[in-house]
Amino acid sequence: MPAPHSNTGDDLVELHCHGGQAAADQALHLLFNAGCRLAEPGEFTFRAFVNGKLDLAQAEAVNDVITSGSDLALKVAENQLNGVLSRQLDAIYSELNNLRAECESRLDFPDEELAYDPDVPGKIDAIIRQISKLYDTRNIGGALRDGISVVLAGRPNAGKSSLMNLLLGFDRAIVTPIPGTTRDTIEAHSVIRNLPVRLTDTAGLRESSDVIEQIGVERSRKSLDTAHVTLYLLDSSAPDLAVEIAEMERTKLINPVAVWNKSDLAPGKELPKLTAPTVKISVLTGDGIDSLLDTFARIVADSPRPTVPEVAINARAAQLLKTAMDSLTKALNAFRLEEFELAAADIKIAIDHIGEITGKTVTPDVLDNIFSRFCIGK
Ligand SMILES: Nc1nc2c(ncn2[C@@H]2O[C@H](COP(=O)(O)OP(=O)(O)OP(=O)(O)O)[C@@H](O)[C@H]2O)c(=O)[nH]1
Ligand SMILES: [Mg+2]
Repeated sequence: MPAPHSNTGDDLVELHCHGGQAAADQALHLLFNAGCRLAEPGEFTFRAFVNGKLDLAQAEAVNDVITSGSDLALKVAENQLNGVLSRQLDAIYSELNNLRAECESRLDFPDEELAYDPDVPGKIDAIIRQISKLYDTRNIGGALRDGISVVLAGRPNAGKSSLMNLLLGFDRAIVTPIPGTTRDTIEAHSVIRNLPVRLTDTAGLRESSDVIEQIGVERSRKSLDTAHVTLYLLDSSAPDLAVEIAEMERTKLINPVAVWNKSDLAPGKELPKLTAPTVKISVLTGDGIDSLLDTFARIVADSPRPTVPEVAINARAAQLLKTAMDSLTKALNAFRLEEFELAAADIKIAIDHIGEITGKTVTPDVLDNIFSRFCIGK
């Protein structure tokens, strides 16, 4: 595939050989002898970036496509690869350049008032709001890229492992009527409401004299510290509900959902009110599972049935957008005080940070950092 029409923009040759390990090894050997070398991680995408086939936001999206763990994550990655984010950023970038020129013209030609754009502050403000909207997608962006850590916690026998298995659709964790069945934390990946999740089943929380169980409970508590959402299971059929609740209240939980389980054993039972969002389920009959998933999706994506956001930025872009917004707020104040030189300088900072997202302004170490996360051959 001759340059510049190949994927990378370079001359490109693709060799296909038989699939066995030995045949591929020998083919590689011949190529090395002829002076070839293996590609660095992400080198093909890097070359496409250098040759202007993709900007940096699109190049990052190549990796997002490869690692996407749910349909929703894939769709967002594809949007970014197709330039949806880049187009918004490029529009902001050129508008900021205009505004910077406006500020500078007030320095260079202070007497030509008639030619000035009368609404520079309004325009800066509009851009801040536009950036802020993009910035607000960082949480869902992080959740889609890295997966959402969901920890199942509660007292022994509450039904944590049963719920884990139900959510996974297969029997991953051992379930028995004996309290203290799960001793270690168990992790598995799944998709809930189109969101990629990492489920962690934990050992039931209680005081125990058993050394193994003690270590398990310690691990449970560690997992709780790293959760994005905690599904805290309570046994609604327990003789003393106060004991179930006391353990929950003693424990520091991140984004907890109180899940009263075993509703089949206690139909119509009056359950105490809790401060956390609460659902009543039966893992045995499947009752209430839908509303549990709705509650989960509302916490993570503000909607019981998350749909594809047009864009969902990653952590790198979030940091750059934040700095850009702060600089523009400063620029706005400076402009209102007629300190046009300062305003122009602050707008320039914003321009550089917006440009860094798409790679217009970027340092080699940032590029190294981004592309080293790719796998070889991409
Ligand atoms: N009737 C009824 N039984 C349930 C329900 N959910 C779980 N169980 C039973 O409760 C018992 C304990 O379930 P597990 O899933 O092992 O509970 P756990 O919270 O993982 O317990 P530990 O691992 O000991 O902390 C098992 O006998 C399950 O079959 C439910 O909704 N209804
Ligand atoms: Mg268990």
